[in-house]
Amino acid sequence: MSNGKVEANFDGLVGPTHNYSGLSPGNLAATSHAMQPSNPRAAALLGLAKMKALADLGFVQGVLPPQERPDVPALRRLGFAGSDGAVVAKAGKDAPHLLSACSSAAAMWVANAATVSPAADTEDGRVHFTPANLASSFHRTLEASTTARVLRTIFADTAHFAHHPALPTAPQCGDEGAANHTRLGSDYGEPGVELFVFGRDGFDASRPAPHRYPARQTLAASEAIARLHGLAPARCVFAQQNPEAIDAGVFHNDVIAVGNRNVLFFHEQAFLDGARTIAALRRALGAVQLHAIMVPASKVSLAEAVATYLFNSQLLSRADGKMLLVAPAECRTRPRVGAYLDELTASGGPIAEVLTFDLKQSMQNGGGPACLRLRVVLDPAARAAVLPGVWIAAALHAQLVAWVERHYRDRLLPADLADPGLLDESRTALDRLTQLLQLGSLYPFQREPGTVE
Ligand code: SUG
Repeated sequence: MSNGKVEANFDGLVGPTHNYSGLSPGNLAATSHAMQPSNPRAAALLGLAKMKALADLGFVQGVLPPQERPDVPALRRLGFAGSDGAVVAKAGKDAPHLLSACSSAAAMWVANAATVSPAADTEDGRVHFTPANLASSFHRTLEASTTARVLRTIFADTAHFAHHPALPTAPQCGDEGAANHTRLGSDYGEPGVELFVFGRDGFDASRPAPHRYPARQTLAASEAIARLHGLAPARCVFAQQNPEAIDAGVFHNDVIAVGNRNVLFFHEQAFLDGARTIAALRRALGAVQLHAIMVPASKVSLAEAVATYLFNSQLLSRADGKMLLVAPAECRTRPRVGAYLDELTASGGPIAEVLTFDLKQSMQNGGGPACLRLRVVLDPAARAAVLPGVWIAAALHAQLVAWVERHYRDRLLPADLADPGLLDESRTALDRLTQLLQLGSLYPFQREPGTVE
């Protein structure tokens, strides 16, 4: 690859409180699994297995830590007092919905952690990060401050990395991070085109809107990020998501489209105006020829796309230049989707291979392979500047598997979140994790009282 630039994928490690609380209207998997028992141990191990498999195939793979949950400081802001254990127990008794929100392990879906622009696209030649404010759902707004700290810790070198604060946490500025952002171009080292997909304007209510479910990403937020990251206006495309898709359960664009280099793989009903979006991309890409692989609704319906998460796949460049689609196992259980994938790889097009993973525990909360990863393009010097403890290799993988097996429960119901023992177990686990990943004192419980944001 030119200039030695690679796309690194950083996967979110599932936290010890992974549970199904039905917190996300419009996320059909999450609402349909509400109140069912979860298996945090299996969830974390399945995620680690994907990381290991991709690292073994030669892809550059890192890991991002979970967040501290239950979020005791948030519960205190909501009026629960006493010892940390008492705060959790009282919230569980008086306001279980608040305890669920403050206990969600949703930070695992790091495609929503931040928007990241590669150095080749930015005015100052650094990789730019803006943590997502996740303003649409209370449980996810709690992530931004720790996400900012995690990213600043791992990508600390200001010669290579620039960090912006999250956008104001207001409905008008709703920002869900990389899940609604796709970077296209010839090669990771060359300036690319950044596609921002929004569900609503934020300020102008006259645009078409979904009727049943919320549109999370706003145009106002996407435009702010393009400004913050110093992107050339001619190399940015802003496209509205199809409100029909949102109403069918497509709460993020990465549930209906995925791109990599010069390939955009998307569903016919992904965009409000698909033809205009593709034309705008082609214009912005100039000499770079875009492979726009549009999947017709006649072959894969919107409902099938949502049920299988076909488009929530990772599209990765292999060493031979062909692409690998890393898809959820559910794609192979639906004959029509499986048949489409066979046709796709046999077509001689850029996507030559499909690899599926069982990520059922995450899928049942609406998170597939692409939700679990944050992409960061790095040149050799920037790669060397990343905190070394987060790179997945055989030794760290084995340590993390042993850590999960030691600290995680294999069954959790939302009612179990009120157990102060779970808080202690989670803190013990995270304390050990910061040592394994060499993160220092990252979490509020590890810091001096009074320093909590
Ligand atoms: O924000 N689910 C997450 C899933 C995020 C998936 N990410 C991407 N598509 N990039 C969400 O809806 C469910 C939590 C619960 O109900 O317990 C949840 O937050």
